[in-house]
Amino acid sequence: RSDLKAALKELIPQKRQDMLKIKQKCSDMKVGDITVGSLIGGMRGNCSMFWQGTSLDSQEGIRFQGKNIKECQACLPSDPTSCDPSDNFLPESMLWLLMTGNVPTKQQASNLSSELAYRGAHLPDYTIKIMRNLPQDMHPMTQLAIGLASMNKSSRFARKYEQGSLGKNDYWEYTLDDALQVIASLPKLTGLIYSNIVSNGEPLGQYNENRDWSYNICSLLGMTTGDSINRHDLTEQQAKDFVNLMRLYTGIHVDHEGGNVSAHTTHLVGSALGDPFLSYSSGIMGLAGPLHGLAAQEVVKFLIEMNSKLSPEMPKSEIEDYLWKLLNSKRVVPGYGHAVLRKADPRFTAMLDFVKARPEEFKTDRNVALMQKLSEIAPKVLIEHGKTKNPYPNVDSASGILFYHYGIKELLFLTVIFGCSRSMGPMTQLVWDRIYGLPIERPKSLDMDSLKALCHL
Ligand code: NMX
Ligand code: MLT
Repeated sequence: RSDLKAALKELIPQKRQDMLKIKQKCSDMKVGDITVGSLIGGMRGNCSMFWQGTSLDSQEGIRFQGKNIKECQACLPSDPTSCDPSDNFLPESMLWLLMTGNVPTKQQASNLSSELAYRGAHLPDYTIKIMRNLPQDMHPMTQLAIGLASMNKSSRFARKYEQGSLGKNDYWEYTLDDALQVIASLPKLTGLIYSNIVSNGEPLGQYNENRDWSYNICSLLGMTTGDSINRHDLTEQQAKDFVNLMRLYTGIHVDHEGGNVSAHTTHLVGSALGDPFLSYSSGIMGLAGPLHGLAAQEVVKFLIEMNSKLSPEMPKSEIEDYLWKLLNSKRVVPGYGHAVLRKADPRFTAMLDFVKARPEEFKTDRNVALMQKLSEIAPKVLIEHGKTKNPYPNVDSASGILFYHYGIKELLFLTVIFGCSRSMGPMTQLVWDRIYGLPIERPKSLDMDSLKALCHL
């Protein structure tokens, strides 16, 4: 076991005291005004959630416990078994940072990685049975949501709560236990879903308790040279790069403050004391929407389709025409725009940096080239179109096409990888929700008559 629980125990008294003071002294303090526009406009700009681990600035992008992506890359520990300084940090290091607010030591990161690897080694038999019986063509996100929901049977929180033996101050310990189990189980669930889709359920790789969480995802996708069937004959270097792409991707998609659909849904369901398995299963359902996580898949489809229509040199004028046709047919340009961000997403930039660091690998990939070209052309078109508040690339612009490059060609599956990563932020918040004893979430709604009366109509 890692020392995460002990680290949290040390932090809790002070944090609880801070929250109590805020509640007692400032509960009547105004945070902002809620407008009718926000009421009928997806609560946009309405600051009404508490979220501890991350915060999104419209200009700068995401900060994880106050640190931007580059700062995280500079300080978070990477794979302890490798001495390559170009390795990306482990998502497990990010999890420690989110949970505790502190950068883990190498040992703390490595212990947490080992704990997750140990916890993830065995899924419940009934979950494996259910997963193996799901139709091959069932949406991969539905498969993931079902797998997670089935594990509610093993929830320690749910069991203790049902027994009536759990005091409110102790909810968090069992929530933490379940939350870590959710995260730890994702590599194997992902592997089961992928092999269900591509190999009639035949395993594509081995789970290795001595390796990190992202490595195990790659191995179970059949994408490593040592522990898997290496489906695409990747060279040693390509397989190593793929693992690092997985660490990078899953390390920076963990959280995007509280209001995004997957995080918000997880929090909402958890506020009714739904256990972490049920809560995150619901979050996964939210992530599966095309305006949210599924956009990664939409982007890949879009790039491939556009490429098939463009002349080999991909002239700017043809790309512009293509975009205008799409916009004029009232469709969105996938991978562009954001509800909060007003600049290019720094997560997109981090994925682009991955490409730029490997010019030889990507030099003949026309889809990756188009993705890069589009990021220069599409913003101008969207600005001229005049509707989109943020005409710049978002996180989904680059990610899917990079996985596609290495051989993950089953487009609907891409969002499952997003779902692995996104577990870390919302699960962290759920633990802190229980530490603070936050109540059930229940906003007031207005009916049409009340709205009309308010608007003097
Ligand atoms: N292409 C064309 N039109 C757009 C786009 C786009 N990429 N983005 C926004 N618009 C339109 C939007 O549909 C709306 O039109 P209307 O008034 O006719 O309803 C108008 O511009 C204003 O929308 P915004 O306030 O700029 O965006 P909003 O906050 O409502 O939505 C997104 C944010 C991300 C849902 C939206 O930008 C979008 O649909 N983007 C494409 C899908 C996508 O890439 N989603 C991934 C987001 C990241 N993620 O992983 O979750
Ligand atoms: C996310 O990572 O959740 C997306 O960028 C969407 C959002 O923040 O609303």
